[in-house]
Amino acid sequence: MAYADSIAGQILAEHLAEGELTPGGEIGIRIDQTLTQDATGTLVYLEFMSLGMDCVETDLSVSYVDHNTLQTGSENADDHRFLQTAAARYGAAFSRPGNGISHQIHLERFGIPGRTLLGSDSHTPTCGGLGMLAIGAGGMDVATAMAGAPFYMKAPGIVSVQLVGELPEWVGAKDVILHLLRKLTVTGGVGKIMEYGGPGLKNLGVTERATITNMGAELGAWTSIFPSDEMTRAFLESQQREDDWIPISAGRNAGYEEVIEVDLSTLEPLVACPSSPDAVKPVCEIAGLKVDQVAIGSCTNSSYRDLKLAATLLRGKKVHPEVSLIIAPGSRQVMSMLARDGSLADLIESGARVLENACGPCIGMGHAPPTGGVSIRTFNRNFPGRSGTADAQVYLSGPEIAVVAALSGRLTNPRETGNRPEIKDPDQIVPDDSMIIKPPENGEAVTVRMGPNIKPLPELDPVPDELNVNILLKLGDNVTTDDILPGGAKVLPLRSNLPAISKHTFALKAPDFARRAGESGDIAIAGGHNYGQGSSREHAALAPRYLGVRVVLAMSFARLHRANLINFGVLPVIISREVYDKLEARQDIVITGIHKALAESSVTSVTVSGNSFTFKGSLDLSDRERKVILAGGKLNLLKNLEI
Ligand code: MIC
Ligand code: SF4
Repeated sequence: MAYADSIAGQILAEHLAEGELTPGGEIGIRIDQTLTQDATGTLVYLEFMSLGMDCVETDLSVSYVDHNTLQTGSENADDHRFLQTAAARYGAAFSRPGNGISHQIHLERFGIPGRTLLGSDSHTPTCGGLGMLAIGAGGMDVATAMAGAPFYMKAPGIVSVQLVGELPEWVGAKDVILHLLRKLTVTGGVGKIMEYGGPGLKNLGVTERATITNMGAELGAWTSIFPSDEMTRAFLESQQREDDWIPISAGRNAGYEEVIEVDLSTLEPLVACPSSPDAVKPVCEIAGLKVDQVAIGSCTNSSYRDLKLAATLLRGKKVHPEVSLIIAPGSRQVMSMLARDGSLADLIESGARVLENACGPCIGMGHAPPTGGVSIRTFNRNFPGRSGTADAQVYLSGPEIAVVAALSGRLTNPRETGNRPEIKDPDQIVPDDSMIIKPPENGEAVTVRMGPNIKPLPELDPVPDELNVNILLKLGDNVTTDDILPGGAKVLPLRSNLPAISKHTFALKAPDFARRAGESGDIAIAGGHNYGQGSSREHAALAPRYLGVRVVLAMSFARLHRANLINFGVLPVIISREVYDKLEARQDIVITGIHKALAESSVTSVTVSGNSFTFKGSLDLSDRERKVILAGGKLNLLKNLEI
């Protein structure tokens, strides 16, 4: 049984730059393509620039603008201009605002089976839908990949998800991933790659597969991947990219850590209830709930197929008078196809509010629900406060349930509404890449333009041998990066201004955190399991670090946030439940033995002492990670090495 015979294993083996391909050990892999989006991209380009590189070293790097498109002041527009000029200067393609969501466009125009993609966004695995090994990472790791460095990861366990049977009427791809989230929870994929296979694949098109791989991020997985088969070929042909197709399937001897079988024919329409993507129930159990808002879109469910389904169900009907229906297409390609075939008119005439092609309400960029409102969203995250309304009740579903709720005003089992229309992906589209600007030949001649909102990266001092810290905040399990540093229309425009954005640190959990941090010296945060789940935003590590957070003590860490903490020199210390119970907010603690623990790989713990206790906190770090923390962050380390 061979690890390297699995699809993911084959791609990892082909891209192996350092280490040995056995689960658990650290490996470095070559990255063929990178993607950035504007909300994380400004930092990525500042980081890339401070590496002193002249040009990106990847086959392709694309800089997308899709998050910060609500321009209520000059900040976002300034950032867009910075990104456009930086892309031109350093050899990256630039997808203009209005062209759509990075993941949807990358799937349509750039994803290639068998290649590696690293993106500064946690939903980068979307391109796994066409057989690409696509991983979300912190910005610093994407910046170094753009500079040609390998991406380091723990060689993952590979889980085979065998799909058998056929989806019943009214059950879609979203229900497949919601089913897995119900079964495995938001930590079920930690340390793993979810690899799909089985006879059930034959009826799942690439955009449906992409819905599943997209939301594999919510399982905490490294990534998710489908084979590259005839469906993949058909999709690439429809995009006039048939030359990018190669077949990829698991070898006969492929060995997996675990095999999960999903009989598609037994699935039913599902929803994730407030406020976690794994709080999944069959819709029939909560049918009847009054709905205030329905939002269709996001990188999970905004393909032509999804929106054509919505348009077909809405044709000739009106949105319920007490529901606000919002539709944000995933890309300009999707929007233009809907316009050409008349579906856009169906949407408009139904009373839907059609937005520009962007993330929009998914990241709280407008369209917050009313106070205490119920919002049904085809998105991937329903964390508390993410919608922009603190007490909104956000449910996640596929487009079928969402449209039916928009028409009836209540959460309804779509199976009770008649036949589901048959929607197919188009055989041919007319690609139009005119909003993707290729870099010029003479990038050196381009001047990178920075607006006044773009502040330089902070200087971070190396971690001392002994830290005297105050535990400013003690939190529970599954703290999200939205809890640590919220998104939304007010905070997102500050993504390139660390002093300003840091004032919003923990704004949803402890609104006075930044003020109290200013009055304290060095700080610690205590957390439960899965600390930092959710997004790739490195601001959730950097802003606390800027305010003085030097250590996070938690029972376990989400992998993206853990990597970001390390990249900015914050010590991730693993503690037991017993110790967690002893820690109290506002307590002073001393951490000693830090340098020895970081310098000697045989030492795996630091000593943590409080007034009435002393214990060992574990450091589960690779040698490379130890060096990064010791230097005070990845940028310091690379500068010291002068590469
Ligand atoms: C998200 O969905 O939370 C985001 C906004 O796309 C983030 C990236 C960010 O915070 O900029 C993600 O998923 O990584
Ligand atoms: Fe954008 Fe939402 Fe997708 Fe994040 S999850 S990339 S905010 S659409």
